[in-house]
Amino acid sequence: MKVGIVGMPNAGKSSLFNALTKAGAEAANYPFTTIEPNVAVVPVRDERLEQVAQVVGASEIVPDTIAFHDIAGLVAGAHKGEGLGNQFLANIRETDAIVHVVRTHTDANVVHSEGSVDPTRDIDTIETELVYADLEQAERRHSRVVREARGGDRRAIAEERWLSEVIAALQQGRPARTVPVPDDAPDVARLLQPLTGKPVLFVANVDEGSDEVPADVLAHARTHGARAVAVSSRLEAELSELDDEEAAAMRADLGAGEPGLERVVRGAFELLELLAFFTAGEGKPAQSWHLRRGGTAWEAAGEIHSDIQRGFVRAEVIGWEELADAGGYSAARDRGTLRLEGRDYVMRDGDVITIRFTP
Ligand SMILES: Nc1nc2c(ncn2[C@@H]2O[C@H](COP(=O)(O)OP(=O)(O)OP(=O)(O)O)[C@@H](O)[C@H]2O)c(=O)[nH]1
Ligand SMILES: [Mg+2]
Repeated sequence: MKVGIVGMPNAGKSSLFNALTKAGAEAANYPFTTIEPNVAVVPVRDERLEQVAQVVGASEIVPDTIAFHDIAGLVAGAHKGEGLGNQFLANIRETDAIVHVVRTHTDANVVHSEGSVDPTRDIDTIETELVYADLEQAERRHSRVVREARGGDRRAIAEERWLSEVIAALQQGRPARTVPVPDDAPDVARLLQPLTGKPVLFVANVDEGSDEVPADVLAHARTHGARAVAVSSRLEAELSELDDEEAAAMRADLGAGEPGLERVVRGAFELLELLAFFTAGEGKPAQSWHLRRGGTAWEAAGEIHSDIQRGFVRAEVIGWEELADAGGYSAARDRGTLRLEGRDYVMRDGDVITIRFTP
């Protein structure tokens, strides 16, 4: 899963990114990889996975990850070439979701490019720039598809119609996600990858010691079908320099609750409506994976490996709690809590699955 971080210059994007990077680097057993300097791969910690690993005697724990992409800040007029941000938007077209960092902290030592702290104005600015960036992209694709559509290609005709609607919506300042994807051309959104088609998590970069998303940001998120969490980017970046114990003590001193980064990671997962499932075996790695809610065992197999999906025969499934209760697979089998399921089985959050497949 990939997430792109957007926001105004100085909003606190890189501070958040640095905090995420360090958190990723320090997580036990996770080989931190820097793909690019501006991509942080962050493990998704899950206590259930740790318990599963213990009962089955797994060799190691391999948590699923999220990749965060940090790009330069966007300013008003970015689509006309103002600032640096626009050229980097292409880097986040392939992400699954957007984290929109908005400054709400009032530290006078941090310069604001607009001269004052005004979260809703800043959100509008960024959303406008994303709309313009999509408009440019949609128009470019439209001029290509229109030719194929004239040739009578049915798929192109459906895409052309959809693109026209998307362009009209964007011209009115509405996000691409407000235009439904046609049944006869389900892949149009994947071809365009509109930024305004992605789910959004607002991260309010709050004053240190505050834990609440300011009311105006929360209201904006609610009316736009988005989520919002509060984080102090700078505090998190500073805490990430300390070891776990020191950081926890500091956090308690400051009255800061749950680590802001966990809020961001969980917020991103809730945004995408994913469920977690696990694979684990004795002497083998215990791994966590994610799948959209309502996904089947066959789709779960596809998350693990395309070969496993192709050769899918059946799945042995058990809820993580039942497995922990039984104390292992063979006891669970004796109890009858380990079930055999077919490819259409609808996965549940916390399922532990072993897929039998023909190579
Ligand atoms: N007081 C305070 N300062 C912060 C906070 N987050 C970031 N800053 C400061 O704001 C400045 C800019 O932070 P960055 O994280 O670099 O901002 P950015 O969004 O990456 O900026 P660009 O890359 O220029 O778009 C730095 O001096 C940070 O220390 C915060 O939560 N509180
Ligand atoms: Mg930055």
